[in-house]
Order: sequence, then structure tokens, then C-alpha cells
Amino acid sequence: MGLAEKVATGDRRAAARLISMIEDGDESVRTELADLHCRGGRAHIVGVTGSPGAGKSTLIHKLALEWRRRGRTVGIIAVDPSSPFTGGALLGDRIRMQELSTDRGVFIRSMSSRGNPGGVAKATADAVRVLDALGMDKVIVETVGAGQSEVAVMDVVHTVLVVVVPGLGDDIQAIKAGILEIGDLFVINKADRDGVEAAQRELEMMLELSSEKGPWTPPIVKTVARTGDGIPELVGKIDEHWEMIRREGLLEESERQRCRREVLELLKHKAVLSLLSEYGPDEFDALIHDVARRKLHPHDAVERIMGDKKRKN
Ligand SMILES: Nc1nc2c(ncn2[C@@H]2O[C@H](COP(=O)(O)OP(=O)(O)OP(=O)(O)O)[C@@H](O)[C@H]2O)c(=O)[nH]1
Ligand SMILES: [Mg+2]
Repeated sequence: MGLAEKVATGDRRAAARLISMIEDGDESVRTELADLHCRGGRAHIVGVTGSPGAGKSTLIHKLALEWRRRGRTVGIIAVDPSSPFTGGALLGDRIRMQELSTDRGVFIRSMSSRGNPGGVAKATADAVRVLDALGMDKVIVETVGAGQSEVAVMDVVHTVLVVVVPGLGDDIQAIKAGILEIGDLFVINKADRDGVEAAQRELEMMLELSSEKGPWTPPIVKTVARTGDGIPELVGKIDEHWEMIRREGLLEESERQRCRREVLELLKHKAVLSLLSEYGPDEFDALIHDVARRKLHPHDAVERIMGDKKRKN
């Protein structure tokens, strides 16, 4: 039995192995992944993003507990682009997640982009496929909402939660840099702290400015992840978003958009590799050198690489 087939029967060890191979950028999983892709498409994929220390992991832990109470199975992928791979969850997360770790209705995994040339978004999309095929009803993906690659990770999910904390200032700035647009729900976590009302007003204002009126108005939910305050309400809103997507017939369109982005990303990646395959690193460096010395415009450098490729073909 192939790994994909095993995953589909609920084999957790097979799932863990497949994810490790994905993480390593192992090309031999391609057929397994194709198999998984055809079997999948059932899970609701939820992305959780926000600045470092906003309480994302704590929140996800509580979300998972609440969904379990409601009879749902939950997969969790913590994407950790900076820290080296440790073979499982980071220590803090591991302790926090212990409560869930004996529950067979939960599958937790951390991932790093190290070793995967296609980048973290591609690896995450494939890991999501594994947990989807494993039969998880909800698959939660955690990333730090800082850079381009984290925003790209959020491209693979159905519902995006943006977590902010009171006393924002900086946080709001971070949100402005592209994350506001992708948020389907906004969470003010650490609502036990001062400044919750101010944070809420500021968020409301920004959402008002940016919103296009569609079938969904992103709600703002206040939580204290540490104690679990606000978690049932948040779960309710997340499930509502999922229901809305399906009710409004948006799921198909959302799938198409996600697939289009994924195919384009893969194509870009492959195209660059293919174009550069006959270009030695020295040759490439020489070209860059000419651009840096202002002998050549970057555009002309690209034309040259593409021209050389055609000639060689
Ligand atoms: N006061 C308060 N502290 C919280 C709350 N939620 C989480 N924390 C604390 O905030 C700290 C960071 O929590 P994490 O859940 O690790 O935050 P994170 O966003 O996952 O952090 P990174 O993954 O490192 O970006 C921990 O010490 C938590 O106990 C909350 O609602 N109130
Ligand atoms: Mg975390």
C-alpha cells in the first residue's frame, strides 16, 4: 500500500512520514501527492496569522479543544520559517499541545521551509493535502504574519484569522502592509490587557476604509486565549464563514483561485529553474555583475538568458 493510500485509511505514521518528505523537498512524493490531491477537498482550511507573540499558538490550542468538543477532528500545521526543524513541535508548543497529543482526533505538526526549494507556501499546501486526506475536518495553519512568504501561505487557506493585541500601534502598521486585505476574521487577543476598546475602534476604522461590500463583513472577536474567553464565539464565527463560502457558492471559485495561484507559483519556480539550467553560476554572476556596473539593464539580462535558452534548444 502506498503512503497516500495509508494516509487515507487514517494511518498517522504514514502522514508524518509524508510531511517529512514534503519538508525535505523529496521529489519522490510527487505521485503520492497527486493521489492525495484527488482524494482530498473535504477539509476546512483555516489560517492564523499575526505578529510574533500575539498568542496564535495558544489560541489555536483552544480552538482545537473547542472543535473537539463539537465533535470535529483537527489538524494543526505550525509554519516556522526561521527556526530550524526540530523534528516536531517547538518545545513551548509541545508542552502546550500535550493536552491534545493523546487525542487521535488531533494531528499536530510543525514545518520549516528549510530544504524545500519550492518555498514554504508550496510545502504547506502539500502538508494540508495530507491532513485533509487523513480525514481532519479542520486544518489550522499558523504563520507569523511578517513577510511575503507568510502572506503566500495564507493563499492556501479558506478562512484567514488575523490576530492582533491591544496597545497595537506597531501591529496596526504591520496589518496595513497587506494583511488587512486578506483577513476574513480579526481577533483581538489578550483582551485581558488595557487598550482593547481603542484597538477595536482602530480596527473598525481600518476595515471600514478598506472593505468592499460583499456577502461577508469581517467580524472582530475579542479573546483571552490563555483562559479560553471568547473562544466559543470565535469558533462560531469561523464556522459561519465556512458555511457562508459554501452557501454563496464561493467554494468552487475559492478553490479555483487557490489552484490558479498554486499552479502559477509552481510554474514560475520550474520556469526559472529551467531557464537557468544551462546557465552556469559563473555565467549568471557575470551577467549580474554587468547589471550592477550599469552596463546592462536587468530587463536586458533577462532577455539574454531567455535568448540563450532558445538558441540552445
Ligand atoms: N495576557 C495574556 N497572555 C496571553 C494570551 N494568549 C497568549 N498569551 C501569552 O502570550 C505569549 C505568547 O503566546 P503564543 O501563543 O506562543 O504566541 P504566538 O503568537 O504563537 O507566538 P509565535 O509563534 O512565537 O509568533 C505566551 O506567554 C502566552 O501565554 C492572552 O489572552 N492574554
Ligand atoms: Mg506560535
